[in-house]
Amino acid sequence: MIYEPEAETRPREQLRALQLDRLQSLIEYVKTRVPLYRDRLANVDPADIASLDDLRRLPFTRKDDLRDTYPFGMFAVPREEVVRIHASSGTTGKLTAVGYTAADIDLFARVNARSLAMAGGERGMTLHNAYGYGLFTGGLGLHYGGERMGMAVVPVSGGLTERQLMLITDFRPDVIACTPSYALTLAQAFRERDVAPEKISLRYAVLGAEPWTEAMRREIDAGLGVRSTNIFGLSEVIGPGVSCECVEERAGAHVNEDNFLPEIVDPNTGEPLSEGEEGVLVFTTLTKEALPLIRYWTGDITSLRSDPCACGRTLARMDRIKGRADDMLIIRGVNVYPTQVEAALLQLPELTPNYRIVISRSGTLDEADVEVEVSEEFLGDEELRARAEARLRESIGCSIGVRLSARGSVPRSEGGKLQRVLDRREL
Ligand code: DLL
Repeated sequence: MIYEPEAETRPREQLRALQLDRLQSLIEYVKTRVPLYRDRLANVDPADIASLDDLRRLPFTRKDDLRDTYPFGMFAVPREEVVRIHASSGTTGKLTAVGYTAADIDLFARVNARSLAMAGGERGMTLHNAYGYGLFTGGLGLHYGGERMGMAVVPVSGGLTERQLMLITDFRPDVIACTPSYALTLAQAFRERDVAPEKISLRYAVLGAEPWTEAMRREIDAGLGVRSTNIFGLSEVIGPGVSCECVEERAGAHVNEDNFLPEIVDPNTGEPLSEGEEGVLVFTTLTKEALPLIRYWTGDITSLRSDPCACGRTLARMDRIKGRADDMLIIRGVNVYPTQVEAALLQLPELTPNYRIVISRSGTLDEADVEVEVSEEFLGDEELRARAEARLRESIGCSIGVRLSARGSVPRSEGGKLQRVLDRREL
């Protein structure tokens, strides 16, 4: 089902014309309303932007711009027009505040209704929403999207796994929304209680907010008996609902491009890259009122494609996020993303998806070890350990030590974003 068929299946030339039109209005809008843009875009006239290619002439906006103007310095509307404020803490702990007008909240609901439809959701279904409610955008974003779509939303929020299992068993939801790591926690908890996947009512899972892999998808689909899709978003741009995979192809997340204009740029030079090339994802918000952003540098690494999709949507698709530029580890000179480690490990069926990467320093060199849980029979299995190390070496190109540990020794997701890397270098 397509939630907004006209907007989601527009011929791409028409979409580009709409984007250009909205971009020109946006430039006018931010220049008159946001001091930072008034200064930075002093020499840019909306008429100078004659095609979408001219976007490259505009400067990037970065997280530091939001921090420097914290909390509300980049808001484009007076405080009386703001009806909601969310905040995200990021890795460094400093907050970024984001605001919404009533029209922004409406957009937030619509793009999440679109996403739920992409993921298989329909009016009349029940949505078990286990994303955190609060300053995090996940809970309320999917909540409003589900209601807008006409679903019965169960606002469970994250954590309290026992209660989640009970609610899923009793309310028999069709769709679950949560982080992929928490979906795995729930799947494992069901298994430990001998509940077979066929007995679980769930049919679809809308998973995101953290990087995950195809191998992880197979585990979750099998464990919960669902067809899971990847939903992406970030607070600065709106929250969840920036893009979502369609259940038909599950080959890249359709970006709600009529509202969020994506680009992929070279991480070092900032030059735009072509379709299929991997680089940093950058967004310009075309329709947001309270916090409009020009060329926002997400730091996320992915690529874009705009070939036709079986679902009929013409919206371009973004590949899975490989990692964030700042999550990249450099192990003896080799660039490594945690998702690469996950993909390599999960090729071995004896290993579970419960793992963490521990970074330490010996002398001047950074070293990495992965601690991965195995069932009791494989504890101390030297052959398995060597095979896992060889697999990592082959697929990543540097040596990473493997430690096989007992079930329950690696921290599980409690509902929020799971921290997969333990950095011991500073200790
Ligand atoms: O994580 C919004 C969200 C909520 C998305 C629920 C999906 C579902 P932030 O807390 O601001 O917002 O974090 C944004 O999380 O820049 C990515 O690095 C990462 N991220 C979000 N979705 C995905 C995903 C929400 N599907 C940051 N795959 C982004 C990989 C993701 N990384």
